Amino acid sequence: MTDPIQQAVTILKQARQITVLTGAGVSKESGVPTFRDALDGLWTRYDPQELATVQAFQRTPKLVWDWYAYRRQLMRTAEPNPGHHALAALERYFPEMVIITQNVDELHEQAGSSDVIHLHGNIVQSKCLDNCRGNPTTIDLTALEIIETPPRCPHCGAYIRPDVVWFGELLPEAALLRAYQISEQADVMLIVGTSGMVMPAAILPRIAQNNGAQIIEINPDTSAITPFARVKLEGPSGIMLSRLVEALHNDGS
Ligand code: BV8
Repeated sequence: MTDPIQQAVTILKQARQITVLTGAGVSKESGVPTFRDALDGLWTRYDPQELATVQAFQRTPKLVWDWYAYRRQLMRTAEPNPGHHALAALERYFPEMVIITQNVDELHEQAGSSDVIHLHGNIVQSKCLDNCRGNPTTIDLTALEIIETPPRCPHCGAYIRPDVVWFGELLPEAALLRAYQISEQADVMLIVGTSGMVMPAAILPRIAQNNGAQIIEINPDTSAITPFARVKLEGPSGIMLSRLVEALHNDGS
């Protein structure tokens, strides 16, 4: 039985264009809990899928704001892990490579990846709940004197919210369109650290495969992607991605 890393290297060596799709698992070794991990203590009793909605924010604005403030705090101290660095290094072999991420952190960019599409927004940014000056009306929190949480939009007085895509909300159109396009064009899709459950991101691997791409999955567990992965590298992405890039290097690619 050929070593799956070697199988993946053989596929990558023949690849013209690879597209990478990442989920919360790629940030786990940076200390950022995955979306379905129960955040510690205070937050274990809440279902993230319930909290990440406009309805939850309108019903309990302070609770939702505090949940994001807590997650922002976790992300503020997080550093890119070897998996992020390995993906950045992969660009040496595939200069056209694009990372499509479901993650709301900036760890791919911090590791040096140069072309990252954020499908679900960015937790570090904030915007007016009513987008009173256009979509999105981003707000620089550091320029505000915050006297209440959630803070109020300085233009219209509506609540300020995190600039992320909540369940039930549309994904940013340009990002999603580009993600569809490059998924169609890829001849290999490397899928790292996602349960493959959240739509429409979870459609991208199908689009890639329907257009002839081979799927390589990196995940310590099984996911909705596993059944149609050509190669499965079973383990944490920090280790498996580093091994994959090292094997590609040693193969003289
Ligand atoms: C929309 C931002 C139009 C907020 C997020 C079609 C069918 C069914 C349902 C729907 C559908 N279309 C739309 C829906 C509804 C919904 C949906 O998909 N529901 C699912 C859950 C059934 N989708 C939407 O609402 C989307 N909007 O489609 O608009 C519409 C609207 C209404 C109705 C119809 C159409 C908006 C989705 C975006 C939601 N926002 N994030 C925030 O972060 O607070 S998504 C959120 O969940 C995260 O960002 C993350 O991306 C996602 C969770 O997915 P993963 O990243 O995969 O994370 P997860 O924890 O699940 O898995 C982690 C994986 O890592 C695991 O596999 C684990 O094994 C692995 N792992 C663990 N350790 C490691 C590791 N891997 C590698 N290394 C390790 N060390």
